[in-house]
Amino acid sequence: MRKGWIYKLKLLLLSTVAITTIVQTITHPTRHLLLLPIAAMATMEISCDVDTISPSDYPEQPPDACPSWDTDCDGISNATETNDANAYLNLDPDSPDANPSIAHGQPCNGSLENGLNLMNEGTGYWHYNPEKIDYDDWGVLHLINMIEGAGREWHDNNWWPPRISVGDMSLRYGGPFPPHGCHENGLEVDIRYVRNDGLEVGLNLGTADSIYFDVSATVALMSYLLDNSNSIKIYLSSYCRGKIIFTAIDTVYDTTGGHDDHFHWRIQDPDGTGN
Ligand SMILES: [Ca+2]
Ligand SMILES: [Ca+2]
Ligand SMILES: [Ca+2]
Ligand SMILES: [Ca+2]
Ligand SMILES: [Zn+2]
Repeated sequence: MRKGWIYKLKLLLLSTVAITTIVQTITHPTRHLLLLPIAAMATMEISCDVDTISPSDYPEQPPDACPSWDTDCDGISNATETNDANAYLNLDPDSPDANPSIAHGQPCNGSLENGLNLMNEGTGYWHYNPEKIDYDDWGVLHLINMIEGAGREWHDNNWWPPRISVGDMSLRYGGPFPPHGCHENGLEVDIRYVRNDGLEVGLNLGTADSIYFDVSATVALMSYLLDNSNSIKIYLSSYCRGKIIFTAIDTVYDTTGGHDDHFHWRIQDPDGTGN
């Protein structure tokens, strides 16, 4: 019995060494010549050797390992990392950064810490408030990523023109943002309904201009927003009742006219609601 147990243990060690060697050979081609003879001796020292590999030994990332829009794979786009408005965060597009943004409090009573600014225009979208450049377009990383991700899908699926028209998000530090009741902690964005004439101008569903409303394009846009986020609530014009129906997120069909020229989109607080 005891012999069998030792045999199994040896076998286990040898297997571990063999697997380690194979992994090393693949990930560290310059080291495999050194590791092969050590592997033949089958001692426990191998695992110590593996544990002490320093980060400087890591191979360079293959050029196609990261998406072209996030070349360091840290989940923050190159556009966001190089946006001048975000310089205060010292993000480096060539090395991984942690998500700095925190949503405090609630959307209608909260604040935004280390908010990220949306690039004024990017693939598939633009920020349509020229008088509010880098003033009203701050949010948590998840909100920025949702807009950029939806923009890429919008572009890649040839829905443009028009581009996605992005309006108010939050102020730099969040907090009250009149005339909005909410938009306080970087979790919300206003977006125009899509027009069917390709024009990048406003569209008010409470007027005769509603003939320019492209329902299917607007639904596609919303599906891309959903694809790229954890979203929880949307405010729509009551004109959309029966035309746009969500099954997964809380929907408000606003009868006051307050959402006739844009819809209001809210994501889940990515860092939790207890802070
Ligand atoms: Ca990045
Ligand atoms: Ca980075
Ligand atoms: Ca939070
Ligand atoms: Ca901006
Ligand atoms: Zn809003």
